[in-house]
Amino acid sequence: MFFDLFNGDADGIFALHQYRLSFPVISTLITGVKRDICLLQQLAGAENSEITVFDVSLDSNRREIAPLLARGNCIHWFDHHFAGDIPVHARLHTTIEPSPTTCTSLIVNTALGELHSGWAICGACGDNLYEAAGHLASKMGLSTQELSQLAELGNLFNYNGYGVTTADLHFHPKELYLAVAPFTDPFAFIAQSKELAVLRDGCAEDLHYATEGDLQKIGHHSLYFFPDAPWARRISGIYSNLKARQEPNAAHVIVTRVGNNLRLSVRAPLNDRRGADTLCRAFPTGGGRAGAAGINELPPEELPRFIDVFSQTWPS
Ligand SMILES: [Mn+2]
Repeated sequence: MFFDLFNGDADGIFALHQYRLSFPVISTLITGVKRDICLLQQLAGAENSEITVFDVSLDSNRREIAPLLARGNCIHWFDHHFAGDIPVHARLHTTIEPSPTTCTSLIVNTALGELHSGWAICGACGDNLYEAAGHLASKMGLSTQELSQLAELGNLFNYNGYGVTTADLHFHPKELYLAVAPFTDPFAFIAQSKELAVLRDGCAEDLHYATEGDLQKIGHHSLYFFPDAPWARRISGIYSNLKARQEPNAAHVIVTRVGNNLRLSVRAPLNDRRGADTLCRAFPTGGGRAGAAGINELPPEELPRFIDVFSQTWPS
């Protein structure tokens, strides 16, 4: 049996897509909303199988690794999140590069000899890595217009990954992967996709609501407060990416109310992608990367402590 586990955002989907274009098999797909990263626990019964993992942290799935290896499974892992100590085992193969200037789609693209770079550009734009995407686009000889088409595809797939449950999303990430799976050429997909039109409209509508969020300034840094609504749960990630591109020297936080708690999406200044992971990991449900991280459930009374640590991370 083959199992493909992937983050439900653009980077996860396009990393898997590139890999399966090179190594096509029929596999069981396991994914979820972007923040659903403890995916290995869904494999409890797997035996003697090939398991491939894209764009989720090894550290967050650590407990499941040894039992899966003991049951004869072979695991291939591609990622750019914090991994911690990587276990050594003959059937665990890792290609993990936790650098703030790369992403899983770029890592897979390199591993496959840059065979499907167009899709890697989509994944990189989804992760807000426009410089790396532009570099690859000029290597491929793409026009500015072609690059912006791939960037839009990446952004819209990334947008679709955000939500508390898959009910918030326009499409289950599995559906989006299955939609691109038959296409070798991203431009052919763009020309024919019905999904993109739905995502384009949904994103524009959610962005319109987002302008109504409350803004708190800490020096030149910005915190946006969003209410408990599906549009807010969907737009937080790409809104923070957008704001980060508009003000590359400032840090940005989107604070979304989810039930009795707050959910935070944190972006380090684009010009100095450091500290977001350390800041978020100072709270029990926090995690992520140096440039982009988040806290899943912050009790509102912890917000002042968050703002303290934030101000130490990025003095104004
Ligand atoms: Mn990623």
